[in-house]
Amino acid sequence: MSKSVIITCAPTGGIHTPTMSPHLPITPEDIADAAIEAAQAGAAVIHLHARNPETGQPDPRPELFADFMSRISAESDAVLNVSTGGGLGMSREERLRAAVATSPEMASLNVGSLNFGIFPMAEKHTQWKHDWEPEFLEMTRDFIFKNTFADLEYVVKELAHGHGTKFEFECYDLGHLYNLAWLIDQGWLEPPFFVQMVFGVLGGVGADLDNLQHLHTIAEKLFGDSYEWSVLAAGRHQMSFATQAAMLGGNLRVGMEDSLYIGPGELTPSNAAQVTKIRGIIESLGYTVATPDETRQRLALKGADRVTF
Ligand code: KMH
Ligand code: ZN
Repeated sequence: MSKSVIITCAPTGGIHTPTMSPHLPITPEDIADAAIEAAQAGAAVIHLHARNPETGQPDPRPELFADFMSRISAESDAVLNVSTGGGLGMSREERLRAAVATSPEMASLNVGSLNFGIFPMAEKHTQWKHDWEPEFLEMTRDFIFKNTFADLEYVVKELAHGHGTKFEFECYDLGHLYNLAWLIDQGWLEPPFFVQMVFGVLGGVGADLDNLQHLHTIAEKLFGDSYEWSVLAAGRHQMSFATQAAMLGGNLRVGMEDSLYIGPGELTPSNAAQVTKIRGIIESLGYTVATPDETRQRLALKGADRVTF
């Protein structure tokens, strides 16, 4: 029997802006509702970012995270995963504040620096809800998403050693798998390692199935039995790459952080709609969906009783 599939849902992120979709969760209440519905639809892990409730800008304030995290955990047993990617342009300290304050079961860790170009998204719009949106997108034409070896060491020591938090290792290119192998070689991390392969970011590896096959092959060689892997693809490749990951024995991530659409040209009305869609696809192919508790066991998480929000 094949393993069940861990569905992660990333309900809002720090990439898309309010003008792009009226359904993008913004306030702590919106984010909590979106996460709870996604968990009810079958997401075992919720990957979280916060936004300024008035402007929708990515916001590092721990009190915003604590607000929606306590609401979500009151209504669901999903694993909560706090982003340390934050919003493009935040400092390393800002990016870590929420995870340090909430001591979550999981946090993201971006395992390499890269160009992270979201400026092409500005071409679709001429009118904006907020002035910051076009400036933020355009800024990424000359932006490096910095995740140096020193940054990786800092995050691992703060969160893994300080809080027992396990990581969603975000790998945007082949070299990032080797950066992770280096990190593991330092002896700072305990298996199993949860590798999130990211396709289709401008600056990272493209959404081509040959790339997925190759990254998977190399990850198998580097991490063998000591890892679980998952796939997310940005934009229109989201569902096809998620399906392919399940078919190759992996896990998957959906959510409005990665795509605002549910089908060609059709904005998704919610995060739960994306979870429901991918769940239907993979169940119809004969796979089952992992519960939060199965996920905790497979990823050796510390447990929802050892968090501080
Ligand atoms: N927006 C994704 C491509 C993070 O939060 O650490 C990357 C991401 C980064 O999820
Ligand atoms: Zn994220």
